[in-house]
Amino acid sequence: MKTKLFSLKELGVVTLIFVFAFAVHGCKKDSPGANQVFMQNTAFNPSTITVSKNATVTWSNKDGMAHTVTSDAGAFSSGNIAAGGSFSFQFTTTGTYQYHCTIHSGMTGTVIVQ
Ligand SMILES: [Cu+2]
Repeated sequence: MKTKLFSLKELGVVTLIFVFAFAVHGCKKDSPGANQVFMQNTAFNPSTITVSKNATVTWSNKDGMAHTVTSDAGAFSSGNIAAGGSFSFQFTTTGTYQYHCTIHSGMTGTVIVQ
C-alpha cells in the first residue's frame, strides 16, 4: 500500500486554514485605548485627541525607531522614547496643546483638554 503524508486535497485544506488564520491575525490590529496615542508608522494615532481636565494621556511607541512627544509651547517634553517605550503626561489645565516629534518633522499631534 502506498502511503502519502498528505493527499492533495488535505494539503489544500491545510493551506486554506493557514491563509485564513494569517488574514484574521492581520486584521486584529492593536489600537489605542482611551487617553492613549500610538506612535505608529511615523505618525501619531489619533493625531487629535480630546480628553477631560486632569486626564493622563499615554503615548506608546509602536514603531521600531525612537520618537519624541514635544509640546510646541514647552508644556511637556518626553525626550527620546525608544521602540516599545511610552510616555505619560497629566493635563491639569484646559486648552489646546499642539505637539510634535523632534526627530520627524512631519509628526505632529494635538491634545484638546476640556
Ligand atoms: Cu518621530
